[in-house]
Amino acid sequence: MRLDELVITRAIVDGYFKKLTDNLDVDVAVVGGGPSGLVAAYKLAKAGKRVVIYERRLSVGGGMWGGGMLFNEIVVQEEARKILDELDVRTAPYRVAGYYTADSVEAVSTITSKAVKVGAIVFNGISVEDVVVHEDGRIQGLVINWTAVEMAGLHVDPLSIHCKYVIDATGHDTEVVKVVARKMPGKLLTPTGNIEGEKFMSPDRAEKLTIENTREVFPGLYVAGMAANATFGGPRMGPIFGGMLLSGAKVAEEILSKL
Ligand code: 48F
Repeated sequence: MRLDELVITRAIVDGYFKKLTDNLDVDVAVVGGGPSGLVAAYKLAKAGKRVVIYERRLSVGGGMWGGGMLFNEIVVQEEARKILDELDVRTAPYRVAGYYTADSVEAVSTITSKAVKVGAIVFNGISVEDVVVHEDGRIQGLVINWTAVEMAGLHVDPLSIHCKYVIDATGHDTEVVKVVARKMPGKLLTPTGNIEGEKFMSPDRAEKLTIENTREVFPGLYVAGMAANATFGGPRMGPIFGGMLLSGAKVAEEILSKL
């Protein structure tokens, strides 16, 4: 078989644009493919919902690849281990009861594979830079652009997509919420109406609060993972990932109850 470069090009372009046009109007758009966003996408897609993840970088996985300080093991607590079991990520009990470890590369790759296999669509190399809000004051979609355009600082207009719900799973930077807070000051469903800001590291409190803070922060916009704590003023937790997984599961459950 003689390989034809034009057929290769057409295959890529046709495949990509089919994926793009088939997913311009979805149930849920997840911003950020870190652990919380991946678990949320998996649960929602598994329940039959149309889900896309927009991930700024080339690779999904966010802060999970590097475990703690580049030691590529993650730690999870008992409650979260069940999610890793469900996703076929192997865990090992640590010698202190209730703590488990897993290989972070296995965790990211397996969770990603599961999410994609149940139907979540990942668009990598795309950054979310704004939200679509119509007269009813509810988020209706996202404004997206190539990360390469963002990095090059080029003056190129973005495109828009529609969705019923957005999940801000952008981690410490809580980027989608930041846009809403800037354009509609005082309108967030937080105690001050604005972003409360992340507090000092405290794993025990942070892990519990991550779950509590996983909720709707503006009509149509939910926060999950570290973005939940950054938005609602919870502490950071450092390299324990159970809260991220549980937060992803919770946000999926909450949105499913509304869809
Ligand atoms: O930071 P990240 O892993 O978020 P997470 O799910 O997990 C946090 C933990 O990794 C760790 C922690 C707990 O142990 O504190 O930090 O809350 O993943 C966030 C992803 O969002 C992408 C970013 O590249 C990363 O992969 N991201 C951030 N902003 C945007 C974005 C944006 N505007 N558009 C698209 N993707």
